[in-house]
Amino acid sequence: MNSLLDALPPRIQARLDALAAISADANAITRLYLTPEQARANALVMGWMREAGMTARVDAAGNVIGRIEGEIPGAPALVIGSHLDTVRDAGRYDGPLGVVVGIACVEVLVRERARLPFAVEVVGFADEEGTRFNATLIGSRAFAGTFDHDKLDCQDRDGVTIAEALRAAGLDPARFHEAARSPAGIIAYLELHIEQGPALERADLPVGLVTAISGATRLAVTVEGVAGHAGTVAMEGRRDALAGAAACILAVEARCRGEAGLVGTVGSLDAAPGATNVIPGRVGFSLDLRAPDDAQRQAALADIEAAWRTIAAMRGLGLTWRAVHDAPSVPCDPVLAERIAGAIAAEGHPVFRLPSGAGHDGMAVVALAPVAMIFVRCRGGISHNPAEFASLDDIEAGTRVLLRTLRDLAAEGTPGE
Ligand code: HGY
Ligand code: MN
Ligand code: MN
Repeated sequence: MNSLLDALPPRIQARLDALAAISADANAITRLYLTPEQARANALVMGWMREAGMTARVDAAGNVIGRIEGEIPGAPALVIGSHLDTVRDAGRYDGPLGVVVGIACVEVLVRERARLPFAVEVVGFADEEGTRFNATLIGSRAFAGTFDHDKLDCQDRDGVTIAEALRAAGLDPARFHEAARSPAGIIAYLELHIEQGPALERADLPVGLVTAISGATRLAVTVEGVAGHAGTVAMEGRRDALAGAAACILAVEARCRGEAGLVGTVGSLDAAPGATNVIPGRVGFSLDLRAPDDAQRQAALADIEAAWRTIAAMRGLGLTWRAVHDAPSVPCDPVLAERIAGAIAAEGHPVFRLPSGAGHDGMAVVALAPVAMIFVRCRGGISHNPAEFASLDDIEAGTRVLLRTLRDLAAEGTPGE
């Protein structure tokens, strides 16, 4: 069996590279929800799932799901996986690593005819990033049955709604709810993911055990000023929406700096009318605010909003915002975490526990079942960037930890029973 395990890392890398080549942009990795690229990625992944001995399907929300039965057909499933969508100009590991490694682990279990008291499913969630429709965790929320169907009207940059995109992808928005799984059918969810931060590299460790997934608030903010001629309107009395937005953005940075674990980011901004010689009359920008502790995040949000109101009043601007995402921090299940800790130690590594500053599908799947995560070191902690990199040795270490965890859970019977 070792020969199969030894062959896994290069096959995993080849599959990550094959997925990275499926992109809307010839010079970058960009694979968004319900796009032709996503359909091609799903088809490729389903082929790998079937090669590994799984049945494979795409659910009503566009998630790709592979399954092997345990000794009792139809038994509840232990779910492993991650997401197949990406941010724009992404790295090749964020998301796909967890899906490809999950398939590899199932292939080993099938080859060794492991006796499984539960089914095992590998899921490639269709939208974790929220890049296209600014509504994150769509795939895993559909899977968990917690997606707000009113959000099917969310539009992308071109005004296409999720419902329209579902139809264009051959899916029926009226059946979107059919993606929802029953808690009775899911035992637990395990996700392997790159850390997307520097902690494991600083500790010089290949793998880590996630303690919790940080909560996050995302806002869509609109600043209303008065457009005007750049050459004739005096500086005094201008109602410059972009200058006002800049003051708001610096207020976010000032509030979040210096407080451990608290991070605030303005990642996108649109200024209208967007002409050099016109004072911007209207600006839209995003806020992404996170902290390991929900009270900490809420306190920061309240302070930021108070600062924005003061800025708007001083500058005579209109300022409105709406929450497009608000998710509490999710603790990883202690029982599952201890199983992973045992696997990490058995594989010869110190057990390094750390929170996840990044969001993950487990924040949605926790509505169905306990969740736990394994982190793999990534170079420089870089992610959401084409320079994202995880070494084959570290990928192998993570794969062996996940496989050992699955074997240990199988050996002890259905977790939590
Ligand atoms: O934004 C996040 O934390 C994740 O990468 N979607
Ligand atoms: Mn990401
Ligand atoms: Mn991710």
